[in-house]
Amino acid sequence: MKKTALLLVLLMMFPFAGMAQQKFSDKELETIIWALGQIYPDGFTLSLDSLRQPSKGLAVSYAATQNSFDKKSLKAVIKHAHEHDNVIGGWYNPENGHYYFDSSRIFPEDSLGAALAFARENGQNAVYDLDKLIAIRSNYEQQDVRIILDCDMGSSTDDLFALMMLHRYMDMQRCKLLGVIVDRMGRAHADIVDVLNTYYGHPDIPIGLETEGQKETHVWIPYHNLAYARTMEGEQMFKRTVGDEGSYMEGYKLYRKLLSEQPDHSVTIASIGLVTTLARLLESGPDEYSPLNGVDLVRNKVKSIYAMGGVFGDAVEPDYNFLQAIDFSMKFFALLPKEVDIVFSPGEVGDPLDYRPEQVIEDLYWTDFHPIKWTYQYLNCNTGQKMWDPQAVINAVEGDVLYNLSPRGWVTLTPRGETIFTPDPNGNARYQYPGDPYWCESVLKYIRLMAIQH
Ligand SMILES: [Ca+2]
Repeated sequence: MKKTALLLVLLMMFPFAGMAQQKFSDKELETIIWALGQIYPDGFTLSLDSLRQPSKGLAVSYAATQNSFDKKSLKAVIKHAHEHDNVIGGWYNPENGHYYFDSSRIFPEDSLGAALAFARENGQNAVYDLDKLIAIRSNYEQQDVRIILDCDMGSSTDDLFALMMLHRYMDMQRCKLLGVIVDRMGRAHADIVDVLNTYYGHPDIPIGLETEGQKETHVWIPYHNLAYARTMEGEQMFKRTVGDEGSYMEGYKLYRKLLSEQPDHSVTIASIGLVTTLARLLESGPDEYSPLNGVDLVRNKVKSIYAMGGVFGDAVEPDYNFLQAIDFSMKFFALLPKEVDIVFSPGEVGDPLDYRPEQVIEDLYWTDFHPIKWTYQYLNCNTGQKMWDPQAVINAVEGDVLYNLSPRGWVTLTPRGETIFTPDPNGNARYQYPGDPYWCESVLKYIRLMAIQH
């Protein structure tokens, strides 16, 4: 058997087995790589150094070898790969029936920012994660996304991941986080946000805290002491920026300040908790920040709201986020200007996205001091937590490409906490439809990929 044929058999039988000791001529490599295209119709990545298919890392193709799909161009791809990273990728384009070969570079899985930047420089549409088998879009439009996060930190852990995602998006210059509102009363909850903002390298993002909101809200996982965690040596585990000496602005006042400073119709609000502070904002009158009342200020400055909550479709049942502080929620729905778009993320969208506690700890293997890891190490998080809140945040930042949204309509809230949707092409409301199993798996892997960045 010729040695190229032998290698092909081995690659088929043991796709990750290497034959590093073998030396192949470029001519032989051509034969092997061409054949790999036949064996792996869905694509492959091959390291020419080890003749292994790398099983980890983020693969990005070079622009220089784009449009190489015949044997003649494969020669040039191999030459380019030898001169650069010695990695070749192949992929099939079902639209034109061509099988493409690229010279590629592989980035460590925790260097998504660098991989995306390289992909953009090279005009590539995506970065491919060789471990998670997902493509991360790199050809997004660099938009001016100005976000205020409104969360109920300190009960469910999905708020932690939603804020983490926003910090990652900030690192990728995909959004500007103007401020974080904590609508769950209690200073400790704002202190958690202070820890996360500091930890993720954006310590100066202002934080507002609700002080006259809903009393006695339910707590699912009591991580309110996160900010005060101590090491074995008794040292404060996490740095804070506001700290014990600093103070937090009243939530609706911070909303008013931030909104008054922004251009008209430019602000996106991701609401992933109660709508207590939003209700107080809408009820507010003119002040030192703006001569407008709350309703007009929101009408002028807010482009859209992405809200975790709502139950739609055939089921008519109360929504948890809205029911918890129903008096505030009723005011919010009554006062929200009709010109402001609102996209609901119902619980059923996040329900299948089960980020298991052991996976969370596994993904944060690279440090012993991490606020989310601390939560998962010291508290029982195996309580059915799902990745609900990140759905509102991802949709807010990435726009509607990743989500299948309902037609437009209006949503009203009943005193029982039910959200009633009335279709109308002129309505301001839409809601996310649940994704199929592949979509759910991919979005969960995307969140996990964001978690391991450091
Ligand atoms: Ca929440």
